[in-house]
Amino acid sequence: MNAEVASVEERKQNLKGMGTARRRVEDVRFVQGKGNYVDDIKLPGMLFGDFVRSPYAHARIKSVNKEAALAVPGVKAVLTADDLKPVNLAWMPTLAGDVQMVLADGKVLFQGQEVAFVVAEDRYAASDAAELVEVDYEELPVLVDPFKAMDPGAPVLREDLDGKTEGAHGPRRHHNHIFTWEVGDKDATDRALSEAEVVAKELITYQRVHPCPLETAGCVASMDKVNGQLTLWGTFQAPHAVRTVASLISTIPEHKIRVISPDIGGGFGNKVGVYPGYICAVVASIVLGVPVKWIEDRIENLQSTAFARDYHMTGEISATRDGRITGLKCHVLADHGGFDACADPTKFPAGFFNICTGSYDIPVAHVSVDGVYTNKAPGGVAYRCSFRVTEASYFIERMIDVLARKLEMDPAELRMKNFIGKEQFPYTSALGWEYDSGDYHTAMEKALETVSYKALRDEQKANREAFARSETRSLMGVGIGFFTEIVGAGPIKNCDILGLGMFDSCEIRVHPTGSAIARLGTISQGQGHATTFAQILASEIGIPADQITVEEGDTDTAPYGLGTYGSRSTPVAGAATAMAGRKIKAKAQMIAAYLLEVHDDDVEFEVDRFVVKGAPERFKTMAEVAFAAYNNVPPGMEPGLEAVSYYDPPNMTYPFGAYICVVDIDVDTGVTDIRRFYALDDCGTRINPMIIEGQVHGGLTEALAIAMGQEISYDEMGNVKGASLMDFFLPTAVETPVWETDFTVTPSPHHPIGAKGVGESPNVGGVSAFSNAVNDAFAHLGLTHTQMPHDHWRVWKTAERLGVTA
Ligand code: PCD
Repeated sequence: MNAEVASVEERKQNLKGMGTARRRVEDVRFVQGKGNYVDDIKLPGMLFGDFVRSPYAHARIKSVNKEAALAVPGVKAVLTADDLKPVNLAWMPTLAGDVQMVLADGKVLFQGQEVAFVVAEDRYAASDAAELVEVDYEELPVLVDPFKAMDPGAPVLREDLDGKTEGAHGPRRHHNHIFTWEVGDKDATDRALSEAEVVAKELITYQRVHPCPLETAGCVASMDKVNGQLTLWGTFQAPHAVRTVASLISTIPEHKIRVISPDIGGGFGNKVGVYPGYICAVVASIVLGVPVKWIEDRIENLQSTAFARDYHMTGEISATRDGRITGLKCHVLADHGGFDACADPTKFPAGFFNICTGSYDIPVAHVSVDGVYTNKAPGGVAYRCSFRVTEASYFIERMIDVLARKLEMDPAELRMKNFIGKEQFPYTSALGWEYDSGDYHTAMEKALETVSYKALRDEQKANREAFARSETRSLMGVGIGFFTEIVGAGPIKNCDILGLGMFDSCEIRVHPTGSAIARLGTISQGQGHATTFAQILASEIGIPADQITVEEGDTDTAPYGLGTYGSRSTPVAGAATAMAGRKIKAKAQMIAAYLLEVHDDDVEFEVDRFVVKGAPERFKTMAEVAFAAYNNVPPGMEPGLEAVSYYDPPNMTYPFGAYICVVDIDVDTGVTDIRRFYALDDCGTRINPMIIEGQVHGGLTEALAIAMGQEISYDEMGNVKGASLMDFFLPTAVETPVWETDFTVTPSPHHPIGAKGVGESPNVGGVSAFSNAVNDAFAHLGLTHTQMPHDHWRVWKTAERLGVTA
């Protein structure tokens, strides 16, 4: 059937636009081994770099002897801080306004810190030679406990900051203090707490974890000295920002730098920051005049590239006896490691942690965050979370459960009672955010009904009675995680990174035969942008998604954008895509009207064509208009059909969801069986339901990992424990339960197509649902809170402490 006689419905289907479970176009190459990752890039004469890393967490470096390493066949250079100093690159700026050593300058501050960079003909020679670099260390006292960081006698970590009482985010009170960040009304909150009928208090720790993308971080730097052109391929989540930073610190003009993010095997925040490996590869390529590749191994990735969380949150929440929340207070001790390299928008040193009033109408609140230095790896990235939102969500969702226990109230009922009402949106929270839209009661009711919540609680009651009679050794727990995310950074007025406003962009070119290419400032790392952004355009401009190429990640061709993290692509670049599409449509409408010999206002858009109002048989398809754009445009109009949009969103978007987890815990082994996990997500208008489901599955699996096992911990010497996949929990299909997904749709009122982000939501909501379920299993025995991760050993220890083990 040809397009001329197809029905509106058939033509719509043909577009595979928004709302269609369109198959992922990128998978054709991924499943056939045709992906092109950084390590697939092989250039003539390319060398390989590898690091010498510190075995000590805190030590002075007395000398470095390169001789034996340089004698290894194939070794071309060994770089140390002294080699980087003449080009002013021994230290680099961090995203958080601090500075970080590229290669150890005088001392090391964490185990695994980069000390020297060995460049050789292949990675084996580089690795052999790295072992032969002799470094003379003098051990210094180690600081691993953030609670001791600001003790008067605590070791001085950052000698470079000696005497500095001002940091990037205000005054510093101690030599290991980075900043204090405060928000909210302290006096009113203290008053609410002191006057309250009930107050619950708890120290909630979100342990240090690490994103674990299948592909580790890496790059290939290639300096063409003849043309003065640097090309840098890398696993970058923000290629344009990398180009700007590279230009600023290398003084190579920005137009002479081309940054390319090829296929990326997962980002999860791990690939947002700038790492010493990138700088060393670039310097080595400039010095040696040939391309240099650097690729981390797994242990290096887990040990030294950016960590996440490590938040120690002391909360107080107050309520009336019948369960109306009256105030919330939180102090966070944030362990930032040896350098403050957090990846947050400039004005938010603790990210969007002040979303911690969650989904509840809390009249007053106050948050203060103290960042401190310790002898641990730097970082502070948003591991599947929009800038500390996971921490905030975990905090409030645990606090609500702790309060429910104290009130002897059902946690679902307490939530229902305090949710922000649908009619209160746009809602301004006590900590200053304006939530765009939400319908929490409906989502929660749907969730409770679907899992038969009441029946679950009855069953739990029976289980507890049976347990007391020693008829079972298993305890049942039900955990609720109701979250509100804040994604889509963000309005330029609030959000910038290193002064770069956080807009995003899309540029579209429609070709004469009616197909198109769209280029964006974001970069997919597995999310499926090539599939979904084409769907947005298909619906906007009436060209089938299959005829639209989506390209990202090459700074020479893509319009400037701030990249993909913080679930910002849909809220920001997705909006830019729709807006650019609308510019195309506006021009196309004028061309169509001209071809149809009617006034512009007398045609209307219908799926894939412009139709004369009141004369449905008279129309021009988008394909016809595209052709005309190149040979027959109205007099005075420029030919061609292209548009670009740089979109500065008026607000962020606030996706939300209701998650319920049911667990059965064997108290004698600590083994926790996830019996059921139900996840209802509301991300506004849904572009691709299948991709959304995949995103939710992936995010929940990462939430399971974090809640039930992941931790990067340190012994008192500062040795990293568990930085290999022998210990670091990466769930496989074996450990992963069946995920039940569901949704409601509450569009964003300010986003051109009403869409909110979704990629991070399942991690944000999932962690608290698991943790609440484990805590709930022991609630009747008097437990209010136990720290994550809830691995078998810790769960068993909890059971033992409560006196119920065999
Ligand atoms: N969507 C749809 N609809 C809606 C929304 C959304 O459809 N409404 C879809 C889109 O289009 C895409 C996805 O979904 O495709 C996602 O989105 P979003 O949410 O917007 O986001 P993005 O921006 O794109 O991305 C980001 C995210 C993040 S952030 C993370 S972590 C993760 C997630 O994403 N990562 C990853 N997911 C994923 N997946 C994969 N596969 N891989 C990866 O790596 Mo960060 O901050 O970085 O931490």
